[in-house]
Amino acid sequence: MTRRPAPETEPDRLFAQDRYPEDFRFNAAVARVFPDMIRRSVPGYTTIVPMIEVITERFAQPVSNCYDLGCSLGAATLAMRHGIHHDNCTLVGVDNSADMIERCHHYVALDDHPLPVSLRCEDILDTDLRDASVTTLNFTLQFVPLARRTPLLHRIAEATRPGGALILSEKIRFESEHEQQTQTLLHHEFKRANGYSDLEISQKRTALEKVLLPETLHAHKERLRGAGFSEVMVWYQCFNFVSILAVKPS
Ligand code: GEK
Repeated sequence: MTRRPAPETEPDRLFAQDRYPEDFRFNAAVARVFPDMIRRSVPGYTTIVPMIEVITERFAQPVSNCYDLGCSLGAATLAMRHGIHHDNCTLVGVDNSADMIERCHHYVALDDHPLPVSLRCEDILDTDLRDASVTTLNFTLQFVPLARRTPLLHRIAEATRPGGALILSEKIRFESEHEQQTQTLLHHEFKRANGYSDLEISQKRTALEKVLLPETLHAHKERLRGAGFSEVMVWYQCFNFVSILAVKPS
């Protein structure tokens, strides 16, 4: 497994100002602070990204395509790049935020691995997917409108070769109200321990309310099975954040 230093980044103070004005968007201000924001906000992110390299190494097939859908600045894309040991694979990162893709080009160029990376500034709902061996949705599906999620996962499954895999990381919600409260509280403690104030935590929560829609683990697993993935397993969980490995039958 390759150890790569986290990118240098501005600290995230976006929600420190009183009255953050709007719903959350992946604009230039967010792209500028993104590595710091996601590392301090998503429990397990710094473990999940290097494990995406390990999982990719296991499932990448020769002469196939590997996709990172919702690639942001390319952290998971680069993890996949280092996990692919076939020089005839194609690696594609897709994000519909031009601000993210512009910076992603920069981080890809700084990385020393020889496998070419093709970046598309496109909606993952429309992007062409075919002949895939590994696809990653690392905290992206949660931003896709609920009604569009099932068709997208069916399209990914159809584009996946036998024995290929999807890595799906998501913020989840819990069926039990009590567990939902406890896990949310622990997530907020994690953010506090990472230097976010109560104001920052509550303003970001409000800004995300209409754009990040978590579902239960059960709903994710059922949807993945319904789409055609036979083996569906949680390989990582920290509080209300999980990563699932879904494998297509060989
Ligand atoms: C990482 N995977 O660092 N089409 C394309 N991109 C989209 C869409 C869509 N419909 N919806 C959202 N995005 C990354 C982190 S961040 C997760 C992913 C987070 C993009 C959006 O522009 C953003 O860059 C990314 O999905 C979600 O491993 O911020 O919690």
